[in-house]
Amino acid sequence: MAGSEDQKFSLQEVLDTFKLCLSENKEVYLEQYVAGWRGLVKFLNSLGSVFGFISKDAVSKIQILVSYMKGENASHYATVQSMVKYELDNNLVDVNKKGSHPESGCRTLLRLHRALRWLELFLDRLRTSTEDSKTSALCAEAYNESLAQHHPWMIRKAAGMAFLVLPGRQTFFEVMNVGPPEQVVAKLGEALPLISEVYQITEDLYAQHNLLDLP
Ligand code: 1Q0
Repeated sequence: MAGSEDQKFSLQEVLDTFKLCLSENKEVYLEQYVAGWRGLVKFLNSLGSVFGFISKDAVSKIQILVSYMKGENASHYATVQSMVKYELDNNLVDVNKKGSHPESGCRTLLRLHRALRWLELFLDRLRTSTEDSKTSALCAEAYNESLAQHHPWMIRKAAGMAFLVLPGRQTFFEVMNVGPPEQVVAKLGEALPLISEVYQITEDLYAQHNLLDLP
């Protein structure tokens, strides 16, 4: 059950923030990226406390990024591109193993970036699903293809158990607050290319700088 109005999830709102993520020259604005995740966390929270361990981790990563965005070097944390450049130029990233910068912006964002791939796969499965599709199966497939590869056994196990209590497709679509199922499917079709583009730009940037395996 959604709480007060400002806690209510709307797919449109998340869609809007991902739309605003990209600058004219295709840089990814951190503020909008983080806002997109905040919207998704709202959704996750509305699903119940079983998902608390996931939302807690997402919130703590969001908070780390926000503290950089509001900190004394805020100007370097306007876009993912400027953050990567600033942190690498100033040796602020633990590249091979954890050291003096265990919570760099780069490694923190990488965790959300990997989760964005899960989201892309999951939403695409939802979009093309049929009335009798099981959200838990769609979610698990998307997870196994993406995030799971970066998670240890314990977390994979806990995630797998949480997926089992996901609400059914119809409830899922209702919580998105978009309207009837056809409209949800259309909205997902609109959202996916945007999410994919943000994902791909970040992926290319990280690959170019050898940052895809940051500890
Ligand atoms: C709808 C069901 C949501 C299922 C979310 C799938 C992701 C499962 C991830 C399990 C993460 C467990 C917590 C701990 C993980 C960390 O160890 C890990 C690595 O960080 P670190 O510091 O230990 O190296 N953290 C992560 O991998 C980040 C995980 C962030 C997950 C954020 C998920 C936010 C979910 C939003 C719900 C979206 C619903 C989509 C439908 C809405 C339509 C727009």
